[in-house]
Amino acid sequence: MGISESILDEASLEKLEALNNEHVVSIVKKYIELCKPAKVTVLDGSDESLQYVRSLAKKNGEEKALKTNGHTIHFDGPQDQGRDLENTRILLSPGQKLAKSIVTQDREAGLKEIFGLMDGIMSGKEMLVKFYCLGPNNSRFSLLALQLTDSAYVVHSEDILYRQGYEDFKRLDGSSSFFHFVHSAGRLENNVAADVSKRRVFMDMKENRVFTINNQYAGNSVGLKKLALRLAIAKANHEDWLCEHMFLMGAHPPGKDRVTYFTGAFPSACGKTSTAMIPGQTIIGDDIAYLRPDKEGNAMAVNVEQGIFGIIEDVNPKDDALIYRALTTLRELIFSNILVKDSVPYWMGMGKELPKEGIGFMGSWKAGMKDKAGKDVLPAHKNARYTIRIGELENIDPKAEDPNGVPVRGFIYGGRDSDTSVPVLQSLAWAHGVFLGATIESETTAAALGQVGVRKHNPMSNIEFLTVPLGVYIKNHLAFGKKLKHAPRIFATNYFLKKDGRFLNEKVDKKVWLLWMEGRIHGEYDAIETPIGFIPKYDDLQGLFQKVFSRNYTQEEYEAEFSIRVVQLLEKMDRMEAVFRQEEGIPSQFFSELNSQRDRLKEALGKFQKDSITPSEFE
Ligand code: SPV
Ligand code: MN
Repeated sequence: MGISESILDEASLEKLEALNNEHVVSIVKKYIELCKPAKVTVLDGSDESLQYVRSLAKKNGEEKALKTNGHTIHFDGPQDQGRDLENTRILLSPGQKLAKSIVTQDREAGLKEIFGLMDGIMSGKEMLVKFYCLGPNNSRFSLLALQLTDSAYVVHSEDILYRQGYEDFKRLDGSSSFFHFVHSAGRLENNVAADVSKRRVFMDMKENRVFTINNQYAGNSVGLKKLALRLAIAKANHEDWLCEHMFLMGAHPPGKDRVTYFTGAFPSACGKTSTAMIPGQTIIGDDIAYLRPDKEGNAMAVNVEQGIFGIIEDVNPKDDALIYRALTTLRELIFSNILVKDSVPYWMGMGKELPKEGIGFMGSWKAGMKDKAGKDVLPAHKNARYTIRIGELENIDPKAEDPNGVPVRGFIYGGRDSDTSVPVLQSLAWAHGVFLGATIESETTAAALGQVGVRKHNPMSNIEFLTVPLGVYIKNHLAFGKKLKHAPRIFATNYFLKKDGRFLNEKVDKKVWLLWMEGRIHGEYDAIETPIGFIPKYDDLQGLFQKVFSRNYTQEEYEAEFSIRVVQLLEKMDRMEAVFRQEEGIPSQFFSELNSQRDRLKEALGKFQKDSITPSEFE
């Protein structure tokens, strides 16, 4: 097949040939020639191939074994601890446009630059060739992905996070309908990517391929995660289904024999995984979902992944009991960028005291250490994470692998907002719900490089991944609901309201909000109509807090949380008007939702003459 047999052994050649796919062969050949690895190994997803990668990651120093069997630690470089938005660029042909917030680059110039940087980038290293399936195997939802990388950590992560796809590639029957990803960590120093200034993540939408080099942090390096998300968003929006930055879970109201499926979009580090893992419920996925209508008019959804790459900070027995148990028991698990002492992992907020020294993401760490700016060096990075399989969790939903997906009855949009929205509300209708999702605002977090705590609009928590114009994306959402006979109810949550610098809610309170939403879908709770949507009644929440936590939820708490902050909300409407007017092709229905909400808020302000209106005043 024209690939030099000196770098590809017989077993690897056989595995390639068995696919009967000239597109796969020509891609592998092309990047062998360009990246010039010393050796190439083709992996077919067998147990033996999984073991090969686990061992390789340890052998080449990308991972180290920890005390508990199956647990390893991987470190990314100090400057490679989050997604690099600045250097993640969508290569566009002349005349194409995207949302204002997306960094783009001329396609031809971009390809020239990246191919220049990739020339010989794998010298002396081993290229791994791997096949995956995004979504359940044998499903109409799923997409296939070919991964080439010189990082065993990347393949090891993908083996935990994604379904194997070698057999699915065989069924492609020679077709070119798959994504491909070429990654190189580049030059390594102390096992971390050294050429950070040459870090590039270039997305070539035209060829459904991504090149990502000189990085290791999974959000940059793991093709199947946020790189495939970006490619799939373009595909979905051209084909009229939804590809969303959403968890997928089943809600189980106590004492009732039913399950109600929800998807939820939250910006990174805003409580998404912990919502998908609320005790007593079942999880399907925590990050990315594909949604399509079925013949009966249900919104069906699948989890694109089979694992969790979750934030570890504050995972402790009280706030995240299920994850804490998973992280402290025997299983295959990769920790990244936490603190290690005597081969034992530690992280911030784990509910026990940390050692005074150890190895962290900056190297050797000691309590009291300061950085150049005189600030304390943290023992673990705020975006430190763990990688585990969902299938091993005790709360896995029985339909997690169903190729038909599950019927979604509720969408939840969450932001990080300290002073504007209420903890939970239901939209007035589908289009109003799309408007609520599109106008999510969130304070930036450590999941992406850059300043944290800056308030930004983040439509459907997808702003960083939008590979179609914002107008096209919103139009597609509006149209999706119209196609459905059983359109999901749309809710908005905010776990981060503060008063005098302190959070108004406990982290675990989200269970009550979820059960209220679940009950609303089944017509079990009445609600109060306000200018921004339907909010819960005090008695219902009081009953739920009592039932779930045996806690007395007071009228004062309720009023502090659920009063409608009219002035702040009106300011938000102005901010939204300004950002959305800058974008091209935003559907007029979006602006009519905005104007109607603003009118309702103004009317309330005129009627009650105060900045913040208590729920009972709307009753
Ligand atoms: C996120 O930041 O939204 C994540 C982790 O899920 S990653 O995108 O991989 O950085
Ligand atoms: Mn995510």
